[in-house]
Amino acid sequence: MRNKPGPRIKEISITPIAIVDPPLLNAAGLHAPYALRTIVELVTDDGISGISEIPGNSAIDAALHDSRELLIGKDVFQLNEIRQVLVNRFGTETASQRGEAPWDQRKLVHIFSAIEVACMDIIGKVTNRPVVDLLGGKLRDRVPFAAYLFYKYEGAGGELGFNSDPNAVGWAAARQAAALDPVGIVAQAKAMCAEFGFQSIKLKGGVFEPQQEVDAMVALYDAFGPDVPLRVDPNALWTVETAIKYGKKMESILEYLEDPVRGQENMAKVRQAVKTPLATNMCTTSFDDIPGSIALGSEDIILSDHHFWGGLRSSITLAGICATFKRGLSMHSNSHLGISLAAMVHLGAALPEVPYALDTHYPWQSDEVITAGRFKFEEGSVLVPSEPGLGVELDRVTLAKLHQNYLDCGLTKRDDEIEMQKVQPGWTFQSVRW
Ligand code: GKR
Ligand code: MG
Repeated sequence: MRNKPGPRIKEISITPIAIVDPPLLNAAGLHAPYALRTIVELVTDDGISGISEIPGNSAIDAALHDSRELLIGKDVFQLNEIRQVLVNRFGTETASQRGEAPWDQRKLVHIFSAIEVACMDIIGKVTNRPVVDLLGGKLRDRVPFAAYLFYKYEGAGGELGFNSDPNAVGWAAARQAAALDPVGIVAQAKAMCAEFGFQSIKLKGGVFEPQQEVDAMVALYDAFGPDVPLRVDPNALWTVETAIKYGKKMESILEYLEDPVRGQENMAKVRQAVKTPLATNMCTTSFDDIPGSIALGSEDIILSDHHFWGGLRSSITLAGICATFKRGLSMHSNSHLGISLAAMVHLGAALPEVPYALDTHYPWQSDEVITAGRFKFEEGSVLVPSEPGLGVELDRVTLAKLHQNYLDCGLTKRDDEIEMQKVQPGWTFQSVRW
Protein backbone atom coordinates (compact mmCIF):
# COMPACT_ATOMS: atom_id res chain seq x y z
CA MET A 1 0.00 0.00 0.00
CA ARG A 2 1.40 3.43 -0.89
CA ASN A 3 1.77 5.96 1.88
CA LYS A 4 -0.61 8.88 1.53
CA PRO A 5 1.40 12.14 1.51
CA GLY A 6 0.71 14.31 4.53
CA PRO A 7 -0.95 17.71 4.35
CA ARG A 8 1.39 20.27 2.83
CA ILE A 9 2.05 23.83 3.96
CA LYS A 10 0.37 26.26 1.60
CA GLU A 11 0.37 29.53 3.54
CA ILE A 12 2.45 30.99 6.36
CA SER A 13 1.34 34.06 8.31
CA ILE A 14 3.75 35.77 10.68
CA THR A 15 2.02 38.37 12.86
CA PRO A 16 3.97 40.41 15.41
CA ILE A 17 1.81 41.54 18.32
CA ALA A 18 2.28 43.77 21.38
CA ILE A 19 0.57 42.78 24.63
CA VAL A 20 0.09 44.90 27.72
CA ASP A 21 2.84 44.31 30.29
CA PRO A 22 3.22 46.10 33.65
CA PRO A 23 6.47 47.84 34.70
CA LEU A 24 8.26 44.76 36.05
CA LEU A 25 11.88 45.02 37.17
CA ASN A 26 14.64 42.53 36.50
CA ALA A 27 18.40 42.25 36.24
CA ALA A 28 18.42 43.85 32.78
CA GLY A 29 16.21 46.81 33.71
CA LEU A 30 12.49 47.32 33.26
CA HIS A 31 9.76 45.75 31.14
CA ALA A 32 8.36 48.06 28.44
CA PRO A 33 4.58 48.84 28.58
CA TYR A 34 4.15 46.17 25.91
CA ALA A 35 5.77 42.75 25.59
CA LEU A 36 6.28 41.52 22.04
CA ARG A 37 5.19 38.13 20.76
CA THR A 38 4.93 36.70 17.26
CA ILE A 39 2.02 34.51 16.23
CA VAL A 40 2.72 32.05 13.42
CA GLU A 41 -0.06 30.35 11.47
CA LEU A 42 0.48 27.62 8.89
CA VAL A 43 -2.38 26.64 6.60
CA THR A 44 -2.26 23.40 4.63
CA ASP A 45 -3.42 22.78 1.09
CA ASP A 46 -6.58 21.21 2.51
CA GLY A 47 -7.28 24.26 4.66
CA ILE A 48 -6.14 23.04 8.11
CA SER A 49 -4.62 25.74 10.30
CA GLY A 50 -1.86 25.24 12.89
CA ILE A 51 -0.65 27.99 15.23
CA SER A 52 2.25 28.82 17.51
CA GLU A 53 3.57 31.72 19.59
CA ILE A 54 7.17 32.79 20.21
CA PRO A 55 8.93 35.81 21.79
CA GLY A 56 8.63 38.82 19.48
CA ASN A 57 11.71 40.23 17.79
CA SER A 58 11.96 41.79 14.33
CA ALA A 59 15.14 39.83 13.47
CA ILE A 60 13.39 36.51 14.20
CA ASP A 61 10.34 37.68 12.24
CA ALA A 62 12.57 38.57 9.26
CA ALA A 63 14.22 35.14 9.38
CA LEU A 64 10.79 33.51 9.53
CA HIS A 65 9.81 35.47 6.44
CA ASP A 66 13.03 34.31 4.75
CA SER A 67 12.21 30.69 5.54
CA ARG A 68 8.79 30.91 3.88
CA GLU A 69 9.86 29.74 0.44
CA LEU A 70 11.65 26.74 2.01
CA LEU A 71 8.58 25.68 3.95
CA ILE A 72 5.81 26.12 1.40
CA GLY A 73 4.96 22.70 -0.02
CA LYS A 74 6.49 20.75 2.87
CA ASP A 75 4.58 17.86 4.44
CA VAL A 76 3.83 18.85 8.07
CA PHE A 77 4.64 15.32 9.27
CA GLN A 78 8.22 15.60 7.93
CA LEU A 79 9.53 17.55 10.89
CA ASN A 80 13.06 16.15 10.57
CA GLU A 81 13.29 17.33 6.99
CA ILE A 82 11.83 20.73 7.88
CA ARG A 83 14.46 21.15 10.58
CA GLN A 84 17.24 20.11 8.22
CA VAL A 85 16.13 22.57 5.58
CA LEU A 86 16.14 25.38 8.16
CA VAL A 87 19.62 24.42 9.41
CA ASN A 88 20.89 24.38 5.82
CA ARG A 89 19.47 27.85 5.27
CA PHE A 90 20.49 29.51 8.53
CA GLY A 91 23.54 27.48 9.63
CA THR A 92 24.09 26.34 13.19
CA GLU A 93 23.88 28.59 16.18
CA THR A 94 26.33 28.60 19.09
CA ALA A 95 25.29 28.50 22.73
CA SER A 96 26.99 31.87 23.30
CA GLN A 97 24.58 33.54 20.87
CA ARG A 98 22.07 33.29 23.71
CA GLY A 99 23.56 36.56 25.04
CA GLU A 100 23.87 37.89 28.58
CA ALA A 101 20.33 39.17 29.16
CA PRO A 102 17.90 37.12 31.25
CA TRP A 103 16.10 36.07 28.06
CA ASP A 104 17.43 34.02 25.14
CA GLN A 105 18.43 35.99 22.07
CA ARG A 106 19.01 33.20 19.58
CA LYS A 107 17.11 33.08 16.30
CA LEU A 108 17.14 29.58 14.88
CA VAL A 109 15.92 27.78 18.01
CA HIS A 110 12.89 30.07 18.10
CA ILE A 111 12.17 29.46 14.41
CA PHE A 112 12.34 25.67 14.93
CA SER A 113 9.94 25.99 17.81
CA ALA A 114 7.49 28.23 15.92
CA ILE A 115 7.30 25.91 12.92
CA GLU A 116 7.35 22.65 14.87
CA VAL A 117 4.55 23.63 17.27
CA ALA A 118 2.33 24.87 14.42
CA CYS A 119 2.98 21.64 12.47
CA MET A 120 2.14 19.56 15.54
CA ASP A 121 -1.07 21.51 15.97
CA ILE A 122 -1.97 20.47 12.39
CA ILE A 123 -0.82 16.86 12.90
CA GLY A 124 -3.03 16.69 15.99
CA LYS A 125 -6.01 17.96 14.04
CA VAL A 126 -5.36 15.51 11.18
CA THR A 127 -5.00 12.53 13.53
CA ASN A 128 -7.72 13.75 15.91
CA ARG A 129 -5.30 13.69 18.88
CA PRO A 130 -4.17 16.36 21.34
CA VAL A 131 -0.51 17.41 21.03
CA VAL A 132 0.30 15.64 24.30
CA ASP A 133 -0.48 12.33 22.56
CA LEU A 134 2.03 13.17 19.84
CA LEU A 135 4.63 13.56 22.61
CA GLY A 136 4.02 10.06 23.88
CA GLY A 137 0.82 10.59 25.84
CA LYS A 138 -0.47 12.20 28.97
CA LEU A 139 0.98 11.30 32.37
CA ARG A 140 -1.17 13.80 34.30
CA ASP A 141 -4.46 15.63 33.74
CA ARG A 142 -3.34 18.92 35.28
CA VAL A 143 -0.01 20.72 35.09
CA PRO A 144 1.06 22.74 38.17
CA PHE A 145 2.49 26.25 37.89
CA ALA A 146 4.16 28.56 40.42
CA ALA A 147 3.42 32.15 41.38
CA TYR A 148 6.03 34.31 39.63
CA LEU A 149 6.62 37.49 41.65
CA PHE A 150 8.36 40.61 40.41
CA TYR A 151 9.61 43.77 42.03
CA LYS A 152 7.74 46.43 40.13
CA TYR A 153 6.88 50.07 39.87
CA GLU A 154 3.31 51.18 40.24
CA GLY A 155 1.41 50.92 36.97
CA ALA A 156 -0.66 48.73 34.70
CA GLY A 157 1.49 49.00 31.57
CA GLY A 158 0.01 49.42 28.08
CA GLU A 159 -1.68 52.78 27.53
CA LEU A 160 -1.80 53.37 31.27
CA GLY A 161 1.96 52.96 31.62
CA PHE A 162 2.86 53.91 35.21
CA ASN A 163 -0.76 54.84 35.96
CA SER A 164 -3.43 52.51 37.28
CA ASP A 165 -7.04 51.72 36.46
CA PRO A 166 -8.97 52.86 39.57
CA ASN A 167 -11.86 50.50 38.70
CA ALA A 168 -9.72 47.36 38.76
CA VAL A 169 -10.48 44.83 41.51
CA GLY A 170 -8.86 41.67 42.88
CA TRP A 171 -5.69 40.52 41.14
CA ALA A 172 -6.24 43.07 38.35
CA ALA A 173 -5.86 45.79 41.00
CA ALA A 174 -2.99 44.10 42.84
CA ARG A 175 -1.13 43.64 39.55
CA GLN A 176 -0.92 47.43 39.26
CA ALA A 177 0.51 48.06 42.73
CA ALA A 178 4.16 48.89 43.32
CA ALA A 179 6.24 46.15 44.97
CA LEU A 180 9.63 47.54 45.90
CA ASP A 181 10.30 45.93 49.26
CA PRO A 182 9.56 42.71 51.17
CA VAL A 183 6.16 44.01 52.34
CA GLY A 184 5.12 44.76 48.76
CA ILE A 185 6.35 41.35 47.59
CA VAL A 186 4.36 39.51 50.26
CA ALA A 187 1.23 41.50 49.35
CA GLN A 188 1.76 40.64 45.66
CA ALA A 189 2.23 36.96 46.52
CA LYS A 190 -0.95 36.85 48.59
CA ALA A 191 -3.01 38.48 45.83
CA MET A 192 -1.58 36.24 43.10
CA CYS A 193 -1.99 33.04 45.10
CA ALA A 194 -5.55 34.02 46.10
CA GLU A 195 -6.50 34.45 42.44
CA PHE A 196 -4.67 31.49 40.87
CA GLY A 197 -4.24 29.08 43.77
CA PHE A 198 -0.48 28.70 43.23
CA GLN A 199 1.27 26.47 45.75
CA SER A 200 4.90 27.34 44.98
CA ILE A 201 6.42 30.82 44.72
CA LYS A 202 9.29 32.31 42.73
CA LEU A 203 10.73 35.82 43.10
CA LYS A 204 12.54 37.44 40.20
CA GLY A 205 15.65 38.87 41.85
CA GLY A 206 18.77 40.63 40.61
CA VAL A 207 17.02 43.98 41.17
CA PHE A 208 18.06 45.17 44.63
CA GLU A 209 21.15 44.49 46.68
CA PRO A 210 21.15 40.85 47.82
CA GLN A 211 20.20 41.38 51.49
CA GLN A 212 16.92 43.04 50.47
CA GLU A 213 16.08 40.09 48.25
CA VAL A 214 16.98 37.63 51.02
CA ASP A 215 14.73 39.62 53.37
CA ALA A 216 11.90 39.30 50.85
CA MET A 217 12.38 35.52 50.73
CA VAL A 218 12.38 35.33 54.54
CA ALA A 219 9.21 37.46 54.60
CA LEU A 220 7.57 35.06 52.10
CA TYR A 221 8.62 32.10 54.21
CA ASP A 222 7.17 33.73 57.33
CA ALA A 223 3.93 34.56 55.50
CA PHE A 224 3.38 31.22 53.72
CA GLY A 225 5.12 28.72 56.00
CA PRO A 226 7.32 25.71 55.26
CA ASP A 227 4.82 23.90 52.98
CA VAL A 228 5.05 26.43 50.14
CA PRO A 229 8.26 25.86 48.14
CA LEU A 230 10.20 29.08 47.45
CA ARG A 231 12.74 30.05 44.78
CA VAL A 232 14.64 33.22 43.92
CA ASP A 233 16.27 34.05 40.57
CA PRO A 234 18.95 36.81 40.52
CA ASN A 235 19.55 36.10 36.78
CA ALA A 236 23.31 35.59 37.24
CA LEU A 237 23.97 39.04 38.71
CA TRP A 238 25.80 37.82 41.82
CA THR A 239 29.49 37.01 42.21
CA VAL A 240 30.43 33.56 43.47
CA GLU A 241 31.26 35.03 46.91
CA THR A 242 27.90 36.83 47.11
CA ALA A 243 26.00 33.74 46.00
CA ILE A 244 27.71 31.58 48.62
CA LYS A 245 27.21 34.14 51.38
CA TYR A 246 23.50 34.78 50.68
CA GLY A 247 22.80 31.29 49.39
CA LYS A 248 23.86 29.91 52.79
CA LYS A 249 21.53 32.37 54.54
CA MET A 250 18.60 30.95 52.53
CA GLU A 251 19.54 27.26 52.74
CA SER A 252 16.75 26.44 55.17
CA ILE A 253 13.99 28.20 53.23
CA LEU A 254 14.59 27.61 49.51
CA GLU A 255 13.41 24.78 47.28
CA TYR A 256 16.01 25.88 44.73
CA LEU A 257 18.23 28.85 43.90
CA GLU A 258 17.99 29.86 40.25
CA ASP A 259 20.98 31.22 38.30
CA PRO A 260 22.70 32.99 41.21
CA VAL A 261 25.89 33.41 39.12
CA ARG A 262 26.98 33.58 35.49
CA GLY A 263 28.41 30.59 33.62
CA GLN A 264 28.72 26.87 34.30
CA GLU A 265 32.07 27.13 36.11
CA ASN A 266 30.77 29.67 38.60
CA MET A 267 27.51 27.78 39.06
CA ALA A 268 29.55 24.64 39.85
CA LYS A 269 31.55 26.52 42.51
CA VAL A 270 28.39 27.77 44.21
CA ARG A 271 26.79 24.34 43.96
CA GLN A 272 29.70 22.80 45.88
CA ALA A 273 29.43 25.37 48.64
CA VAL A 274 25.67 25.71 49.17
CA LYS A 275 23.31 22.89 50.12
CA THR A 276 20.30 24.26 48.18
CA PRO A 277 19.82 22.77 44.67
CA LEU A 278 20.69 25.15 41.81
CA ALA A 279 18.46 25.62 38.76
CA THR A 280 19.20 27.34 35.46
CA ASN A 281 17.71 28.81 32.35
CA MET A 282 20.94 30.70 31.65
CA CYS A 283 24.04 28.49 31.81
CA THR A 284 22.71 25.25 30.31
CA THR A 285 20.32 26.27 27.56
CA SER A 286 21.21 24.06 24.60
CA PHE A 287 22.35 20.52 23.80
CA ASP A 288 25.84 21.95 23.20
CA ASP A 289 25.91 23.01 26.86
CA ILE A 290 25.16 19.52 28.19
CA PRO A 291 28.75 18.10 28.14
CA GLY A 292 30.00 21.12 30.14
CA SER A 293 27.10 20.84 32.54
CA ILE A 294 27.85 17.19 33.25
CA ALA A 295 31.64 17.61 33.43
CA LEU A 296 31.44 20.59 35.79
CA GLY A 297 28.25 19.78 37.70
CA SER A 298 26.82 23.24 37.12
CA GLU A 299 23.23 22.73 38.20
CA ASP A 300 20.71 20.31 39.67
CA ILE A 301 17.68 21.42 37.66
CA ILE A 302 17.40 22.52 34.04
CA LEU A 303 14.56 24.91 33.33
CA SER A 304 13.54 23.87 29.87
CA ASP A 305 11.61 26.13 27.53
CA HIS A 306 10.30 24.74 24.27
CA HIS A 307 10.67 28.21 22.69
CA PHE A 308 14.46 28.12 22.98
CA TRP A 309 15.19 24.39 23.26
CA GLY A 310 13.97 24.17 19.65
CA GLY A 311 10.45 22.86 20.16
CA LEU A 312 8.41 20.27 22.01
CA ARG A 313 10.10 17.14 20.72
CA SER A 314 13.55 18.54 21.59
CA SER A 315 12.23 19.20 25.07
CA ILE A 316 11.28 15.53 25.36
CA THR A 317 14.84 14.63 24.24
CA LEU A 318 16.10 16.96 26.98
CA ALA A 319 13.92 15.12 29.49
CA GLY A 320 15.72 11.87 28.56
CA ILE A 321 19.12 13.51 29.03
CA CYS A 322 18.03 14.90 32.39
CA ALA A 323 16.87 11.44 33.51
CA THR A 324 20.17 9.89 32.40
CA PHE A 325 22.35 12.44 34.16
CA LYS A 326 20.14 12.88 37.22
CA ARG A 327 19.13 16.45 36.49
CA GLY A 328 15.72 17.62 37.61
CA LEU A 329 13.66 19.22 34.84
CA SER A 330 11.22 22.07 35.10
CA MET A 331 10.12 24.94 32.89
CA HIS A 332 11.13 28.56 32.29
CA SER A 333 8.83 31.29 31.02
CA ASN A 334 8.75 34.78 29.56
CA SER A 335 5.73 37.09 29.08
CA HIS A 336 3.28 35.06 26.97
CA LEU A 337 -0.31 34.36 25.94
CA GLY A 338 -2.44 31.24 25.70
CA ILE A 339 -0.95 29.61 22.59
CA SER A 340 2.40 29.34 24.38
CA LEU A 341 0.64 28.28 27.58
CA ALA A 342 -1.23 25.51 25.73
CA ALA A 343 2.05 24.19 24.29
CA MET A 344 3.68 24.36 27.76
CA VAL A 345 0.79 22.45 29.28
CA HIS A 346 0.87 19.68 26.64
CA LEU A 347 4.62 19.35 27.20
CA GLY A 348 4.23 19.44 30.99
CA ALA A 349 1.64 16.67 30.80
CA ALA A 350 3.98 14.46 28.76
CA LEU A 351 7.12 14.85 30.90
CA PRO A 352 8.04 11.73 32.87
CA GLU A 353 8.03 13.73 36.11
CA VAL A 354 7.05 17.24 37.17
CA PRO A 355 8.80 17.56 40.52
CA TYR A 356 8.61 21.36 40.57
CA ALA A 357 5.69 23.63 39.66
CA LEU A 358 6.49 25.26 36.30
CA ASP A 359 7.17 28.97 35.75
CA THR A 360 4.66 31.15 33.94
CA HIS A 361 4.34 34.91 33.47
CA TYR A 362 0.70 34.43 32.44
CA PRO A 363 -0.86 36.23 35.48
CA TRP A 364 0.97 39.41 34.43
CA GLN A 365 -0.80 39.45 31.08
CA SER A 366 -4.36 40.67 30.60
CA ASP A 367 -4.65 40.20 26.82
CA GLU A 368 -5.47 36.96 25.06
CA VAL A 369 -5.41 35.88 21.44
CA ILE A 370 -7.39 32.64 21.56
CA THR A 371 -11.15 32.32 21.06
CA ALA A 372 -11.80 30.65 24.42
CA GLY A 373 -10.40 33.65 26.33
CA ARG A 374 -7.90 33.41 29.14
CA PHE A 375 -6.92 30.03 30.58
CA LYS A 376 -8.25 29.23 34.03
CA PHE A 377 -5.99 28.01 36.82
CA GLU A 378 -7.39 25.73 39.51
CA GLU A 379 -5.28 25.37 42.63
CA GLY A 380 -2.36 26.65 40.56
CA SER A 381 -2.79 24.05 37.82
CA VAL A 382 -4.06 24.09 34.24
CA LEU A 383 -6.19 21.28 32.84
CA VAL A 384 -4.56 19.63 29.82
CA PRO A 385 -6.60 20.43 26.68
CA SER A 386 -8.17 17.30 25.20
CA GLU A 387 -9.24 18.67 21.81
CA PRO A 388 -7.17 17.78 18.71
CA GLY A 389 -3.90 19.68 18.28
CA LEU A 390 -3.06 22.39 20.82
CA GLY A 391 -6.77 22.71 21.61
CA VAL A 392 -6.82 26.49 21.14
CA GLU A 393 -7.97 28.58 18.17
CA LEU A 394 -6.87 32.02 17.00
CA ASP A 395 -9.20 34.92 17.72
CA ARG A 396 -8.61 36.87 14.52
CA VAL A 397 -10.27 40.07 15.71
CA THR A 398 -8.02 40.24 18.75
CA LEU A 399 -5.00 39.26 16.68
CA ALA A 400 -5.62 42.28 14.44
CA LYS A 401 -6.00 44.54 17.48
CA LEU A 402 -2.80 43.27 19.10
CA HIS A 403 -0.97 43.64 15.79
CA GLN A 404 -2.15 47.25 15.65
CA ASN A 405 -0.73 47.69 19.18
CA TYR A 406 2.57 46.42 17.77
CA LEU A 407 2.51 48.94 14.93
CA ASP A 408 1.52 51.77 17.26
CA CYS A 409 3.96 51.09 20.10
CA GLY A 410 7.04 51.28 17.85
CA LEU A 411 8.95 48.52 19.68
CA THR A 412 10.76 45.97 17.52
CA LYS A 413 12.72 44.05 20.13
CA ARG A 414 12.93 43.73 23.87
CA ASP A 415 15.32 46.23 25.49
CA ASP A 416 14.82 46.50 29.24
CA GLU A 417 17.89 48.72 29.66
CA ILE A 418 16.41 51.50 27.52
CA GLU A 419 13.12 51.29 29.45
CA MET A 420 14.99 51.56 32.76
CA GLN A 421 16.94 54.59 31.53
CA LYS A 422 13.62 56.40 31.02
CA VAL A 423 13.10 56.11 34.80
CA GLN A 424 16.71 56.24 35.99
CA PRO A 425 18.79 58.19 33.44
CA GLY A 426 22.26 56.71 33.01
CA TRP A 427 21.31 53.28 34.36
CA THR A 428 23.27 50.51 32.62
CA PHE A 429 22.95 46.75 32.57
CA GLN A 430 25.88 45.04 34.26
CA SER A 431 26.27 41.35 33.63
CA VAL A 432 27.53 40.90 37.24
CA ARG A 433 26.45 43.55 39.75
CA TRP A 434 26.94 42.40 43.33
O1 GKR B 1 10.56 38.61 32.18
O2 GKR B 1 11.91 39.88 33.28
C1 GKR B 1 11.56 38.79 32.84
C2 GKR B 1 12.41 37.60 33.19
O3 GKR B 1 13.62 38.04 33.72
C3 GKR B 1 12.64 36.72 32.00
O4 GKR B 1 13.09 37.48 30.89
C4 GKR B 1 13.61 35.61 32.27
O5 GKR B 1 13.98 35.01 31.06
O6 GKR B 1 11.82 34.57 33.51
C5 GKR B 1 13.08 34.50 33.08
C6 GKR B 1 14.04 33.77 33.99
O7 GKR B 1 13.61 32.90 34.70
O8 GKR B 1 15.22 34.04 33.95
MG1 MG C 1 15.53 32.28 35.40
